[in-house]
Amino acid sequence: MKRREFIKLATASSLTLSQQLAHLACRHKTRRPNIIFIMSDDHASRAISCYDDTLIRTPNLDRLAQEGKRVDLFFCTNAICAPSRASILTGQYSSRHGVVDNSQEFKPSQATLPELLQQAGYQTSLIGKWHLKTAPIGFDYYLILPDQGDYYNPEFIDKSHRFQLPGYVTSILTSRAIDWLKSRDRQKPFFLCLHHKASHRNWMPDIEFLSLFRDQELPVPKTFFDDYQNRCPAASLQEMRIADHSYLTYDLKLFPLDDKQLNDHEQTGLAYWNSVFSRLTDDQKKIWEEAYREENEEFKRKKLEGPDLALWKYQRYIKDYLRTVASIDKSLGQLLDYLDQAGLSDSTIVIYTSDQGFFLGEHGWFDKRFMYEPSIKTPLIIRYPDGLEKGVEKDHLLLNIDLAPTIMDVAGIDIPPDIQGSSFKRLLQGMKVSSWRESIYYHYYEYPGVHSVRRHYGIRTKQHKLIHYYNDLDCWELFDLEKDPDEVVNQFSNPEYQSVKEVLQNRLEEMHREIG
Ligand code: SGN
Ligand code: CA
Repeated sequence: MKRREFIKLATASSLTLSQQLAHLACRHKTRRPNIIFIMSDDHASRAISCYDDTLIRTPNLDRLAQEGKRVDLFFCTNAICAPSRASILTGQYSSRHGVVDNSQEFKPSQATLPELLQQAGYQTSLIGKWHLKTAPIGFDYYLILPDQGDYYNPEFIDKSHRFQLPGYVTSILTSRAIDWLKSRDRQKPFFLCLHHKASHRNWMPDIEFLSLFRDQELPVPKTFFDDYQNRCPAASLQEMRIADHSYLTYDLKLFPLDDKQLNDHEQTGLAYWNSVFSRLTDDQKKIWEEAYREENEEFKRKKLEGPDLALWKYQRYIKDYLRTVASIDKSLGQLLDYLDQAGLSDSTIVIYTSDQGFFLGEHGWFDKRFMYEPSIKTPLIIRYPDGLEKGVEKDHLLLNIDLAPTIMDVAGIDIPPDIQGSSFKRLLQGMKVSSWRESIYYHYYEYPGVHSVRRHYGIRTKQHKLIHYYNDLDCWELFDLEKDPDEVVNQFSNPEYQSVKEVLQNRLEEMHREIG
């Protein structure tokens, strides 16, 4: 509106000029979309039915995808929690924001997405897992879990207190998120981050889902008994095999166990188990004991060994993991219902993602860290009825460092120059982009460390992946993802792949230099 027209309108109306200005400013602000950013912990795409319906039905995540956009080629840049979260906050690779592994502190002096949104007039809040050691900044309100947090009757930290809340973590986080939405300042657009603890280890389901999948056999990945032949030694040197490295008690809920018969590994697991199980109330403990009793007794009678024992462990692991996912899906349903009731659905972008993927038995593993697909491929679903095209984005390689610039772009904020990711807003709108990255860079650093995954970096294009293990190893892997989606045939020494290898190695060198 031109200034002269505005003054004419203001004087003609019964409102004063300053009231008109306030009204206009307010209208401008409310036109900017609200943003709800939901991030789970270790949630693999294979455990969301709109990506793959062989394991679990997730009707609310599917609803979000149907009403919005599912992104198929979305990757993290370092498949572990703190680095990934720092990349999402800053739009930068680990090497630039400095959180290369879970032991590093996030430097609070760095500009982050919530701070920029806050400065632009958004009301900001964070509810759930944080895991960055230094206190969150850029949030008007926060309620975080200390470190990894607990599933049952968890502790919380807000700006001034540390306290315990009764109940199951996913339900508490959801109701707190909805409470915050109800009490927010309605004059401002909002940015709400809901960061679940689920589906992180040790996969403790809510009481209402304890019997989900009981008496069912879930499908076993075809690489479950992988022998790691022709791969680099890193694949066999890891310590994240379900068969060998999970704990019978802490991970697999085989309780009660006579501790005198346990080896050192299981003694450690039992100590962890006692610390988490002791958080339950007596009533909760009774329900848990009853829920697992019959199967645990049967297990003890059978005295399984070898592959049968490994498969029993897989079934127990995958069921408990998926039971925690069922709570995440329920939580999303409650939040979407609230948005509908409050009339917010059309004005609110809902983003669902995870900090990285997870192995659900592929190669015999749990956990993540490796540059293999189940670990780096991360779910991403975005719904915005008022602005984005519906459907599936499967043609472009997107990264977690793209989230911050995309959200800034959508919120009308200038993207700072030190951001390394790119806004994919145009892709979400169904528009063509003239140039987009043809390959992605990955770097994992946390070794020595839990699960003993060796340091490595690599490059992935739509068809190929080249990985270099360094530090205490010097070994390469090359996979043809079209012919070998399970990544079990290393083509690095195959002469047929000589030219592919050279192109990828050159590009990887360039990326090392560009990314720093
Ligand atoms: C804990 C887990 C590990 C997991 C890391 C990192 N062990 O140490 O299995 O890899 O967190 O996970 S546990 O006994 O404490 O459950 S991350 O998602 O935070 O990076
Ligand atoms: Ca994680």
